[in-house]
Amino acid sequence: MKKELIKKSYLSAKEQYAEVGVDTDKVLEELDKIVISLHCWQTDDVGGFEKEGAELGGGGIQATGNHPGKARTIEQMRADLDKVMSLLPGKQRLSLHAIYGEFGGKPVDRDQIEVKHFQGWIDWAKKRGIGLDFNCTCFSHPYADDGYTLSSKNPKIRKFWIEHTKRCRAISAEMGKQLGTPCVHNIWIPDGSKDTPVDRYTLRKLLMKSLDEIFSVKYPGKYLKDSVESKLFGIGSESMVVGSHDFYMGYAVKNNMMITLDNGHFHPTEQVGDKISSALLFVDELLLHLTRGVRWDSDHVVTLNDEIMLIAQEIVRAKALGKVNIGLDFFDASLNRIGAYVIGTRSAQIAFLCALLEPFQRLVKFEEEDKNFERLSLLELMKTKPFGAVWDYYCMTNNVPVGQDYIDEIIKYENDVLLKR
Ligand code: RNT
Ligand code: ZN
Repeated sequence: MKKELIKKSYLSAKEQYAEVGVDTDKVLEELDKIVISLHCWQTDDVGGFEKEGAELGGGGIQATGNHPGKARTIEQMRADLDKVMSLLPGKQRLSLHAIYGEFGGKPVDRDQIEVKHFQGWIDWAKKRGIGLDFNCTCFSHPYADDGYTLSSKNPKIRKFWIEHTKRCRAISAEMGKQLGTPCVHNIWIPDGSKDTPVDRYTLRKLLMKSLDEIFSVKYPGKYLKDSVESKLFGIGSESMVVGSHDFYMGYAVKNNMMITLDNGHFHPTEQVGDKISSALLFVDELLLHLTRGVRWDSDHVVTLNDEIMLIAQEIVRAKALGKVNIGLDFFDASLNRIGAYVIGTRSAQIAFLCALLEPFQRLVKFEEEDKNFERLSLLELMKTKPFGAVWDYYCMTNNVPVGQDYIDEIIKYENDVLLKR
């Protein structure tokens, strides 16, 4: 797109937003402060580097599709992530899973991982001036095969996953220390059952005890921020998930930690956006896993849909941008994986842009004066405003491809790099 046209369109958009009292220059300053944590696992369909050809196994999550070019080595993964970041405006972090360490071709079981396996990532992130986040990997492992990890009734299995998660937190704290920005460590476990269990209480009590042991080790908040992620159901855990929303909400409030809201993990008519203003009254911060649920499955590429828009609006309206850590969580192997990141991240950013472009004060005034018709009119009118022109201008000033230009760049990378793997 021509620079002149982008600028001209922006200036016209700026005037239109000014008419409703919104300053687009200020909005772009705010947007530029938003950091999105890219989930590393879209590069390789949640395979990891524990052994050659490792694949996502179990845990009730699936990556379907066989688009060519998935990353098979750390070098390939890093090249892909660099490509992704070169196509995104604004700032990013990187969220790693424990299976993505540099294990040097040797088998290193999950209860043996150490900082040294992730030092390469820390150095990589430092060079790029980005922060790292981390996740214990309690799936794709023989000890997760019977469906229970931290809540297992088998003490040997429980002990193994407690040790793994403790090590993951230690690694996270070191990442935060070396990089000078706290690392968010997220715990998600697949524990649950296909059929209805009769003894949920014991399972949940076991999970609570395991977590208590894991969190008995304290780290400074400037290095590590802990979060726990709930789920409603998964493949093979249709009838009950041990770490439900109620469980973790209670646990986080009692123990003063974050909860992770993955918008693919709730009943389809429940809105994660609606949970934000409640959750933030009881926990200091949140971690988001932005995703797109489709029918029974989660983890589709984020698009600019009502759900993501509401999440962004509720955060901006609650003036909570400083309390929400924004992460992505999807894995789709049926399309170009770099493209998946760029679409998903850009859509999340555009949702925040639209939320920031909202004339909040005016809307609240209408609300307080019981002017419901006026409020609804303005909300509908805002949907017709030229936010795309503001977005294009933001991309241009960030020196990243504007509009559809990123499509060609990704196709070129596919031809030059991905198809040669
Ligand atoms: C699974 C959870 C979890 C995973 C990642 C890979 O349902 O959403 O966050 O997707 O940890
Ligand atoms: Zn998630």
